[in-house]
Amino acid sequence: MDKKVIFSGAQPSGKLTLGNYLGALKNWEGLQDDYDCYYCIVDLHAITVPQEPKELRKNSLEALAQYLACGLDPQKSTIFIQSHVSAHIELAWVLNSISYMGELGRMTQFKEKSQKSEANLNAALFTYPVLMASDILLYQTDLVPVGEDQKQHLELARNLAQRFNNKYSDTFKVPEPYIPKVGARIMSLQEPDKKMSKSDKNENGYILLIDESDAILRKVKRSVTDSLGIVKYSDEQLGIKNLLNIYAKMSGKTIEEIEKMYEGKGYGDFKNDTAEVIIEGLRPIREKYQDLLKNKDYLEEIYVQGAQKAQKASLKTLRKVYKKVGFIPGK
Ligand code: AQP
Repeated sequence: MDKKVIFSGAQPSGKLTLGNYLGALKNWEGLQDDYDCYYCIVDLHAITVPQEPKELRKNSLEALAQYLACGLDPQKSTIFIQSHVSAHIELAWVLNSISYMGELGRMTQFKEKSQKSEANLNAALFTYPVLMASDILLYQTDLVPVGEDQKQHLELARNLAQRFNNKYSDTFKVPEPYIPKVGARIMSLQEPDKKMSKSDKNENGYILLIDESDAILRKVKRSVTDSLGIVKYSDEQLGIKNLLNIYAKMSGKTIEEIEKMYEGKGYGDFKNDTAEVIIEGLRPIREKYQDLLKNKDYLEEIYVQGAQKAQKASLKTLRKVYKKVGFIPGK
């Protein structure tokens, strides 16, 4: 029987964070044997907020090296850069024609990001969820690993798939959310009520996948906690709760085990040890990443091959779509 298809991606809008790792990449790795996985570096999405071209190029290649360093395997999965597969944009255009202004205006992420900066109120930010729907529907995706923040966008992808199928006849698979067994929403180290984000202006808010040990230790030590002095998993102590989540995910220990270990101790030991499990957990990834970056030819080979595979699969869907909407097939 054919394996089910999974699609997911991360934006090269900065450097990947521990949040991206624990919320996405770490789970993606484990899915590769059981599913037909498409893992994309979504650079087209990244330009919905202003990017420095040189930085974007660098971040995209580095994201690829980090995908590989985290265990994504080009022999098992299709790993590619979104702008290399033009069908993403072509299908997005068709999907735009069946998307309503009203439904796009209701997207929470659009509301949040457009409010952040009026200067950034561009049309791409508005239609971004349609491009995301195109990413997913092009590969006849069965399952999309999504965090809470992306559920609304997946719902739109499902609606658009159904709308198109009803209007023109069955074409798209209607994707389902894939909820990982152990979910993780990693919060900012400086503002633990906000998610850890790679585009945070304050670099003490996030830990990068490729941060050196001393940077990790410094950031964890400086992380915002409280004055209660008890290592407890509680909504009254968001900073400590976040560190406990990170510690547990990185070490494999349960929250209860960790709470017990620090009974009667202050935050100093707890923070040092949390930093230590992060440092040790990320060390092999950073080392592999540094090795991979030395071999740009290899990275190029991976993204070229990935794009070829993705191109082939995506064109199958796009051709069907073009035919159904009434475009004359070209030669
Ligand atoms: N803090 C987080 N905790 C858990 N999961 C997270 N993800 C991102 N941050 C966290 C998950 O990582 C995947 C890729 O996300 P993305 O890079 O496409 O976009 P994002 O969610 O908008 O990530 P950032 O870091 O916040 O980017 P910017 O700052 O550019 O907006 C997704 O599966 C996401 O859920």
